Amino acid sequence: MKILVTGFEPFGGESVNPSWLAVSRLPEEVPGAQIVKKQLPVVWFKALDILKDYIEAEKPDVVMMCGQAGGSDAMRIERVGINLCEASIPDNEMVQLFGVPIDPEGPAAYFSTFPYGPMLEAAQATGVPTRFSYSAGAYLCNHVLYGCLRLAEQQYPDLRAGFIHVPFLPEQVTDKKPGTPSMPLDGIARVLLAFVETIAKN
Ligand code: PCA
Repeated sequence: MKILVTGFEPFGGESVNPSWLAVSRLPEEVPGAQIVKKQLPVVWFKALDILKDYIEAEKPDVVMMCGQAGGSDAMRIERVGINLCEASIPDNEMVQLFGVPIDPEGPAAYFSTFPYGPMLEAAQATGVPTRFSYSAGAYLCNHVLYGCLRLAEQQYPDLRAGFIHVPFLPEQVTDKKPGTPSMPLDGIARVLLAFVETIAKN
């Protein structure tokens, strides 16, 4: 099995993106699966085009996309991607979108096709707070999730895909509102490893 794992570049004034830092810590393989790690830009449509190129080149069996969800207090297994580009901040090329469909011909939403039950169990066994989430927002993380699930439906019927949102790192919240939640990189990386191990077994 081959698992393509992606993280995003920093955005929104941050100097790091914990999703990419944690993804880059994953090993090259786990029992039963080879891991291919790639970084995506926080740029509308470009991120999805680049992801599509990686899928075409690597022919993965599973795509596990990861991104930062600032303010979240837990690792989040996203269950749904929606056909919408809408955000209160611009992307890294200063483009701001509102009410734009990802694919005007596509359905309103897709469910993730991950083995989410075993993944949640494996994550909770690590002791790191992890839960399901029913909205990945409408920014770039949702964009690649929806876009990848749409691509799978149209061109790669056996491809399974889903999205993981990770909290800020402790060093990212020192300049933020007191009480803003964060999670050490070790914890984030431990859960991502548990996820790929679980995907490889399911
Ligand atoms: N998080 C953003 C986009 C890139 C990232 O890491 C999001 O939640 O959409």
